[in-house]
Amino acid sequence: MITMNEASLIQQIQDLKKKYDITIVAHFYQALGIQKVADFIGDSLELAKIAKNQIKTKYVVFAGVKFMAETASILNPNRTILLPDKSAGCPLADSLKIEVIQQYRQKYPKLPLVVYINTTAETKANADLCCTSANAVKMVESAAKLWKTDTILFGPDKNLAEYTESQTKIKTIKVPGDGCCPFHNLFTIEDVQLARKKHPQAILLVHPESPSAVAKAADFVGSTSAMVKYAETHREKKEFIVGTEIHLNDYLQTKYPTQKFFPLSEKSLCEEMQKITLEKILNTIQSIGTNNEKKFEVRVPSKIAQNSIKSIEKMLELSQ
Ligand code: CIZ
Repeated sequence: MITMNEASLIQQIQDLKKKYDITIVAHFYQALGIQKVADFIGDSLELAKIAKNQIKTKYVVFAGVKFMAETASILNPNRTILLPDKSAGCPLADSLKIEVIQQYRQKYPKLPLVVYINTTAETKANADLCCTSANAVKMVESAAKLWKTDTILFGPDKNLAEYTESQTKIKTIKVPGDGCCPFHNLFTIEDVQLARKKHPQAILLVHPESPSAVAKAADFVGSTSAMVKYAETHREKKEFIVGTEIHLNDYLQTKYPTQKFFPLSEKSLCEEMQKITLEKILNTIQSIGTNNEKKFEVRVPSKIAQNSIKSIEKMLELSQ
């Protein structure tokens, strides 16, 4: 539901968009009002690729969290990426420290390190290969093949690592060992039982950042973009329980109004994503060309950008 205040902000943003050389991109986990002003909505990789290949404007207002804006900036050094709240971070990304990577590298010098896209640019600069939840299985297999090994280093999400193990014959050494997304990790088997009882006909879609017991109980495990694709290609299925951040449900419900989408649990709310608001987007646009613009700009130091682009480009090349 859009409130009157939100409707007025949406109108103001739409009016301003015509005057500025900007594109607004929003992650699937953004609130419905933000989805309404976005020119593109997607997962972090889709948005970074869109920013690289489809956007022609000088400015990109990124409604998401910092690592996503960093990835967009690394892939698009000629565009100005603006993040409406630079404190919007990712506890999972922040959990993997460079000193920890160095310790594992010393202990396992021959093993490749695959890192999740939910990492800082500096972490990506110290990795061999990057992956998203949409291509993690493929990237783990590619790393094992390229490095001729049946064991790899994987960080920081232990649940995603376990999911790739369940789909491949490759063992993962988890770096740092206990990394997880705080809200996906909250899902429990009790949530599954309760949701199944409430919606016995529904298909259960679960994100691979969820605990492995929950993933095992699902009908389908996949990234946000894979869940959207699943709903698109299973139009005959009328009800879905969605095990990821609750705002993906808004996107799905708007796009597929004849199907019904229920959250696996109301507690799966990413507070960092929700730091981005319509007011902050409006402020960001109004800052363009003023002294305040720099307050919103995300630019990765060139040395880190040069090193991190290798693991990102390698992923793009291998995921084609
Ligand atoms: O890569 C992304 O956008 C994240 C964080 C999750 C997903 O499944 O899309």
